[in-house]
Amino acid sequence: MPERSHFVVVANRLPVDRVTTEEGETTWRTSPGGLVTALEPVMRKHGGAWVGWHGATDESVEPFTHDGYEIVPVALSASEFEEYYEGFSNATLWPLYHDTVAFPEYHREWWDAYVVVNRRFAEATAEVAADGATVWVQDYQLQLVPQLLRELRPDLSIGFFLHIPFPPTELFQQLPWRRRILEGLLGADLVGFQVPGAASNFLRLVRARTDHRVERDGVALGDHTCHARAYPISIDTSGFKELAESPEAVEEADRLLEDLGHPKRVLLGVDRLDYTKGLRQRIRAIGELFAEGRLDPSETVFLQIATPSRERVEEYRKLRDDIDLLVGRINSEIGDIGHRPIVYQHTSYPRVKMAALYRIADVAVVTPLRDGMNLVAKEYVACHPGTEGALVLSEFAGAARELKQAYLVNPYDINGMKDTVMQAITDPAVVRRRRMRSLRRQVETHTIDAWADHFLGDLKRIGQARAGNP
Ligand code: GDG
Repeated sequence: MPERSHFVVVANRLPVDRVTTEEGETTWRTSPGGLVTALEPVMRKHGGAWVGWHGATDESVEPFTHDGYEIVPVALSASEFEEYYEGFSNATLWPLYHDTVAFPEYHREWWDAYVVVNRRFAEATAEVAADGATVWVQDYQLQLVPQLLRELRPDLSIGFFLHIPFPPTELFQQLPWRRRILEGLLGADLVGFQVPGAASNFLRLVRARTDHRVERDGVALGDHTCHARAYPISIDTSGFKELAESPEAVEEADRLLEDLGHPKRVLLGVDRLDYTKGLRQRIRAIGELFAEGRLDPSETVFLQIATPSRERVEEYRKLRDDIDLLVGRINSEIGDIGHRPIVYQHTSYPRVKMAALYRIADVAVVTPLRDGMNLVAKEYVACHPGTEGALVLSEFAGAARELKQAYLVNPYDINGMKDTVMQAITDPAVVRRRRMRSLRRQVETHTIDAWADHFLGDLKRIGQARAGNP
C-alpha cells in the first residue's frame, strides 16, 4: 500500500497503458485521450496519487510509481466492464450528454453495475487519501463517487470535473436515475463544467428535481455547500509548442510532406473515432468540395486521423464501417492514381507525430456535433508554426466560446461548412494571420496550469470557508 496522499485524482482510466516490449518486458506508457493529455501535467506538478482502472479485466494490479506519482489500480470484472463502462457510461450517458446524437439505451443492470463500480472507486480513494486531502474526481463514469466518498470520508475536500457537456434539462430528465446522479455530484464541494451553460443546466435540474436550496452557484446541503461553476479546460501550450519546434517534429513533418507528395495544401482532421466528432458530415462536405472541383485533388490533400476508440460498442463499429465506406467511395471516384484526395488512417500516433501533423496542416477541420471542449483545436493553434494556418471549428464544441476567431461552422449544415472551409482557404493572408494571432493569444494566456490552479484554488477557498477560517 502506498503512503496516503494529500492530492488524489480519480478517473475511470489510469493515465498509463501496459505495453510489452520486444524483449518481452512489461512497462507502462502514457495513454492518449483528452482527459489524460489535460491532467498528466497537473499530476506531474502536484504529485500524489491517481486512482483508476488499469485496462485489463478480472485482474488485480498492485500500486506502483510512475513519473513521480502513485498509480493506484482499481479492478473491473469482464461483466462490469461491459455493463458499467461499455454500457452505462458509453451507451447511456455518453450519447445522452452529447445531445442524443446517438440513441441512449437505458438498462437497469447497467445502472446496477455503475453503482457497484462507483462504490469501489470511492472505497479505493478513501483508503489512499490522507487526512483532509484534496480529491479531484473526473468525468461522467464516476458521478456517484463524490457523494459515496463524502459518506466514507467527510474530512476530504472533494472536487469533480465533467469533461463532456452537461445536457439541457429536457434531455437529462429522460434518465431513470436522474435524481441519484444529481445527488451523487452534489457530494462534491465544487463541480466544474467546461462552459457556463452546463453549470446552469445542472443548477436548474437541482432546483427542479431535488429539495435543496440553490443560491446563485451554490447548493446548500447541511454539512457542506456544493458550488457549480465553469472552468474551460486547456492544454500545456508551451509544452506543445516546444514539441512542435523540436528537431524530431520538424523532421517528421518533412517526412509526412514527402509521403504525401508535397501537396500545395493540407487539410487535417484528428479525432477519436467517435460519432460525436462529426466525421460523417465532415468527410461528406470535403468529398463534395473535391467532386465539385472547388478543391483540386492534385494540389489538396485531406488527411484524417481517427484514433481507435471503444471498439466493442456497437455504435462505434458501425461508425468505423460507415467511414471506411465513405472514404473508399470518394477516393475511388475522385483523383487519380497517386492522388488520393482523402488520406485516412485509423490508428494512434506518438505525440511527436501529432505535433508534426499540426505543423503541416494549412487548415485544421474540427467539426464535432457536440464536444465538451475539444483539445485538438487548441493543440493545432499552439503547434502550427507562424500565423499562416486556419482553424475551422464547430460552434458546438466548448472551445468555440474561447476561440472566437476560428472559422466557425454548424456541422449539420453541409453547404455552410463547405463554404466556410473554402473561406478559410481563400481568405487573404492578412485576414488569416489576424485570426490566427488572436487564437494564439487565447491559448497562450489560458493554459492547463491556469485551469488547474483556478479550480484547485477555488476548491481550497471553499474548503477553508467550510472549516470556518476563510
Ligand atoms: C474529452 C472530451 C474535452 C488523439 N489521437 C491521438 C492523440 N490524441 C489526443 C489529442 C488530444 C486528445 O487526444 C483528444 O482530446 P479532445 O478534447 O479532442 O477529445 P476527447 O478525447 O473526446 O476528450 C473533450 C477533453 O475530454 C478534455 O476535457 O476537451 O470535449 O470529449 O489531446 O492530441 N494523442 C496521441 N496519439 C493519437 O493518435 N498521442
